[in-house]
Amino acid sequence: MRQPALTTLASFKALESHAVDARHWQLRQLFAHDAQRFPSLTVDAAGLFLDYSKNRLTSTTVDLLLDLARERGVEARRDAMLSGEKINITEHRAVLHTALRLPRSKSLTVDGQDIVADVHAVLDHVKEFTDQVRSGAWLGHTGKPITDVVNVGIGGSDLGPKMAVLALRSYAHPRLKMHFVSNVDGHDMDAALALVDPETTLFIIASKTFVTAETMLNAGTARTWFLKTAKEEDLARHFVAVSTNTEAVKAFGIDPANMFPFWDWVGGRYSVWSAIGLAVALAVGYGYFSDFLAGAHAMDEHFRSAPLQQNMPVLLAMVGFWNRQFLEAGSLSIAPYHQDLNRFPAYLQQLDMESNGKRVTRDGADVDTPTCPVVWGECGTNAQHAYFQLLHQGTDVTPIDFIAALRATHDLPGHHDSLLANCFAQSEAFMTGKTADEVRADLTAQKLSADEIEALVPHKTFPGNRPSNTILMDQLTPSTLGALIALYEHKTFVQGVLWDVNSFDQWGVELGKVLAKNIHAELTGEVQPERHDSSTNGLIVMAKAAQHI
Ligand code: G6Q
Repeated sequence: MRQPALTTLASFKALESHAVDARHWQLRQLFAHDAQRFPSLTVDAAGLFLDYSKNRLTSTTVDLLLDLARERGVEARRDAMLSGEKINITEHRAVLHTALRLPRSKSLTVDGQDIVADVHAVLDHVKEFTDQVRSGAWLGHTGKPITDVVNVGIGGSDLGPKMAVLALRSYAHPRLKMHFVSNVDGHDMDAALALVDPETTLFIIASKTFVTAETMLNAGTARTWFLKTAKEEDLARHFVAVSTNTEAVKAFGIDPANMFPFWDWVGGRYSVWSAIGLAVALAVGYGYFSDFLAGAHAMDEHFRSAPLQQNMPVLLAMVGFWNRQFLEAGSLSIAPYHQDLNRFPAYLQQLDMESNGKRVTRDGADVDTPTCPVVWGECGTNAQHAYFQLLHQGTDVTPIDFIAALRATHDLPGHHDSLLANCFAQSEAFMTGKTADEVRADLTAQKLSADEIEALVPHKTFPGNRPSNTILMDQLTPSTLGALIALYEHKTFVQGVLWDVNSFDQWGVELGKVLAKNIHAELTGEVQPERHDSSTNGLIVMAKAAQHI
């Protein structure tokens, strides 16, 4: 059934009139007038705590937002996804990354097949293989244990494992060094190969389709490099594949016994839970990898069963929607106050922007509201010394998600309190700002002259009233990391339902791929570059001249 346009819904109209009043709200006043604001606008789930009280909204706003979620059918669409309906309508696929973290005792039948049994058969293989590599029982072709693992993949086959391996650094095996090569730029592979020894290196070729140009070129380069000092029959000890494409894996020369399959119902950017997470399981061991899956499953269960008022992913999505729609916030900044989460903003960029960076509804009509904001960010406190200036005093309002762990996973004294102090101080400063009178009082106390004070006041005034969420966990563990990723996955899903887009395709990635193929033929001299605009032709000519083609 065709969905009505979002702006025509009664609950949307109610929010629109509510937003007219909300435009004048000041966060400072909202806090001053409601002593219960913190307990009423915070929620716990799956080891995470979300404080969304520093957003320009009240409990009434939340009620209205949840009315919209209900009217838009978020609950029914959630249940459709979790039960394996083919909700990825442009690719005719189910969307079941949640099935990858179901316990062995569960079952879920898709197209007549119990996919939980399939998932656990692959997990058993992952356990067996990672146990062997980690224990040193898996030997390279000259009889030495593996010391380095190079994951070769791109996009969803790179960002998730790379982010998670970094995030779980404290749990990693002391012997295994992990490397990630994604870019078609040979400098990426060159830098990795400079660090490893072919006798003790394991390459994971991670590609759902096993046809992705970058990964295939990098995999071929790795194989050629390896075969300089080894024989074809040695490949089996050093190359494994993670893919849905058995034929292509075989054609590449990887023994199907060393292939870890997954399924078309796992989207690339949702695949870290599948065998695409092999690098994570190698780094932290199968036990912690299971905890990672269990943490995500706990968030899935919460998302599936918690009432909307206490449903963390739904609330995070609705607050984000409010900021995007009614504060016209065109971007969302992610600020992990945890150095080990330093690839998390990049991971979320793909998750959110590739999923909801869409402009038509599932029916192909134009979406009648803005969709996904630009997602970006860096770890605090580094970000404070770089671009927080704009967030505090620039002309745009940018909502921020602060993410922190209450306890560190290191034991270096003096650091963690300082880190948390900065995190909390920033969210407070964004919220309160600093009024002209407060600045005047400060400068007067510093005994500046009246003229100097008035000249400085506009520069030192902070508007404040800038929204943020704070997400806390006790410690960054495999389980809390799993829950955190699943939280954002479901948030993305809910927003996709509101905008009525297909969050699970990515046709926008395709055009560039086709054009790059054409230009590649021109750069290598196979075809004359005549078919482009003068700029593109000019650039091609320059590159050919520099390389004497
Ligand atoms: C993710 C996208 C994309 C994909 C890469 C790699 O959702 O589909 O980032 O993961 O293009 O694809 P392969 O795993 O097939 O090489």
